[in-house]
Amino acid sequence: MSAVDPVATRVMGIVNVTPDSFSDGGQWLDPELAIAHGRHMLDQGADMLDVGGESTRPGATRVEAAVELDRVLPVVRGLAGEGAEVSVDTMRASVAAHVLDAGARCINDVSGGLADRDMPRLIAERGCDVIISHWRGHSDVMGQRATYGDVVAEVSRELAARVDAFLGAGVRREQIVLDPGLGFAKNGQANWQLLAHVEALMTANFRVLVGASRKRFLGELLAHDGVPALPTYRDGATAAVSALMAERGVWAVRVHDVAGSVDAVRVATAVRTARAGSGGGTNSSRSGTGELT
Ligand code: PMM
Repeated sequence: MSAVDPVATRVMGIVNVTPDSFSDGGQWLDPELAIAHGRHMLDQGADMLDVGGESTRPGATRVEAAVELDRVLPVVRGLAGEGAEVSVDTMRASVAAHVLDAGARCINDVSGGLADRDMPRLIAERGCDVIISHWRGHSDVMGQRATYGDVVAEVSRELAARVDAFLGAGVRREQIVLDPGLGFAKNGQANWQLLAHVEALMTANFRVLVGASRKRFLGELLAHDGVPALPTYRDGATAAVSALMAERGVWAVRVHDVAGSVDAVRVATAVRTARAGSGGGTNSSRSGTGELT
C-alpha cells in the first residue's frame, strides 16, 4: 500500500466460552472446541480473538470469578500459545491478571472499569491494551437505565469520565480503545444514533471498536411480521455494519461471523483506497476476458 492508503479495520472474532450467551451460548464451552473455533476464525482472516467466560446478555446473572477463570484460562493458554492475539472479555481485575499471565494481550472490559475499581490500576501496571465500553450497570438493571436525552453526547461524556479514571491510574492513551457499548443500556434507536455518529468517539484520536454482531436491534430491523430475525440470521446485517464502520475508519469490529466481516472490511478498504487517490483494489487492470472487473 502507498503512504496515503488507509489502515484496514481489524476484525475481532468472538469466542464465547459460556453456556448462556445470546447467540452462541453452549456451543464452545468445551475448551478444545473453543480453541478449534478460534483457529477457524484465524484461518478466515480474524486479526485477533476475544475470549469471554461470562455472558453479558440482558437479564444474565453473574458467575463466580473462579468459574469465569476456569472457562477462559485453558482457551487463552491454547490460543495465545499458538501465537494468536488474544483479548479477554472480563469485568474482573483478578481474572484479567491471570489471563494476562497466560498470554492475553488485551482486556476487554465492557463496564469500562466501573464493575471493578481495581481494573485501571491493573491495566496501568501491565501496560496492555484495554477496551473501555460505555456501560451503565450489570445485565439485570441495564434495561431500565437506557434513557437518554442526547445519546451521543451522553455516551461521549460518560466514556470521557472513564478514560480520565484510567489515565489517572497511570494508563497511557495508546493503551486505550473506546467502544460505544451497543446494546448495553441502549435500545435500538440509541444504537443507530451511535453508529450514525461514531466519529464523536474518534475525536481525541482514540482507537474505536464497534460490537454490533447479531445484536437485538439488527434482529428487529430484519423482522418478518413483527418477529425479530434469529441471531444467526443477522450475520449479513452485521457484515453491512462492519463495512460502514470500516468505511468510517474505526479500528476494529467485534463479530461472531468472521468471514463476512473480513470481506466487508476489504470492500470498505478498497473504496477508501480509491478515494485516497491511489487506485483501486487488487483487480484494477482489465482482465481482457470480457468480465467486468
Ligand atoms: N458485546 C458483547 C460482549 N462483549 N465487548 C465489547 N467491547 N463490545 C461489545 O459490544 C460487546 C462486548 C455482547 O455480545 P456477545 O454475548 O455475543 O459476545
